[in-house]
Amino acid sequence: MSNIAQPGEQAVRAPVTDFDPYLDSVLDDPYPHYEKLRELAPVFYLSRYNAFGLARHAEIDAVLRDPATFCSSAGVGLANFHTETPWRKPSIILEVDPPMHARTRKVVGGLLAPASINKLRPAFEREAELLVDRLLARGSFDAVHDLCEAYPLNVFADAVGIPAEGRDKYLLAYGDMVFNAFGPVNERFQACLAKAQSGAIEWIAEVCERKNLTPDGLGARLYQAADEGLLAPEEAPMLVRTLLSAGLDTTVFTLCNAIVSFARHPDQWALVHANPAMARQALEEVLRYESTFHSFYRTTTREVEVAGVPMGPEQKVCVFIGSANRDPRRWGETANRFDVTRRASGNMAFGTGIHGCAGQMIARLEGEIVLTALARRVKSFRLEGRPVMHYNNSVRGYKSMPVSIIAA
Ligand code: OVV
Repeated sequence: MSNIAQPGEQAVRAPVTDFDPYLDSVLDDPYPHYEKLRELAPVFYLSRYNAFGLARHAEIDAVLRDPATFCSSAGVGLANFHTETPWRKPSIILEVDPPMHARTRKVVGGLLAPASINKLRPAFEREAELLVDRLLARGSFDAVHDLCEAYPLNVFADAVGIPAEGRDKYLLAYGDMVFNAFGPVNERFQACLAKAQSGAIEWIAEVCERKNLTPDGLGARLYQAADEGLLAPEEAPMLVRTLLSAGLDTTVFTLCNAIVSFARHPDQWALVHANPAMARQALEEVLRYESTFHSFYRTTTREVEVAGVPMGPEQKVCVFIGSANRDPRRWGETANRFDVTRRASGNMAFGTGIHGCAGQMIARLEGEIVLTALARRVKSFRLEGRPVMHYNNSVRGYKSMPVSIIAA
């Protein structure tokens, strides 16, 4: 139990709901639940978790753009780091506030800016072509393992510069834990932590060491930033850890969400297939329609009112990103329609404000390149069985997805 005063339900001046965002049954299809939450009120209170909740685009945008009031240094999950010990050392870019945040963010931001990552494009394109060639030769395969996992585990891990050995065993298992830890300490969290503790956590620490990184990768460049005095020496491995925590499971799940969306909306794939230059725009609609990140938290630093609801200090506020991206107040009456011709920019998939995803341009680069390679050669996708969800407390993706593809 936390020793921070929670407002008694009497004192909460917002509708109270016993909605549990972390149930398997909710994760299977959260969207009808999100609609109810959006209709309930701009601010509600999650009685099971003693946290406020926001499900509309406008309020989420406002909260994420006010880091002085809604801080990250108390953790961006349900756990309040002021009273609960996190499962690992806090991230020095995610779980920090200004002014500390600006320094680490500047280094990582530079590393992942278009000018830097555009150099990766030729290698990323070559690998996507080779992968799509192999998949076409097979005809049917598991889209999760053979495509959505295979690609980032190859190209992103290579870009960071970690060894190939151990990637498939540990990298996604580690990220799974990172993202489960943004939710409650439920069974899912406990089982995942036990798994991560049997190798993944140690492996990650090891591959973040300078001597285990290729000399020309993104990881090595963080050590060079430390050499130049832009980071303390002990901060370099912490930021390599950030790249490996945030950069794999998310892109894997985004690719999963793309494949499942196109398999279920063949008319939308026909548009991309007819015009592969639409790939980047189509990816943006995937990110809106099936957000990878569904929920995370901020913590109030003072008394504040949101949409007329007073909140005390040290209150957790859950932002339902996956709901903001379906809010008809922002997207109109067609919010629930997957439409690659829509202007999907302004979606919240990468968050917004000072903590907006630092890796979003490399994530889009990977997604665009994979969708382009597929658009050129694949006429259609067919699901050959029910996709199996990968349940996680904050990100949405799949464990398996049997598909067949027809060559163009
Ligand atoms: C955005 C994000 C997600 C997960 C982990 C981290 C960052 C990190 O800094 O470790």
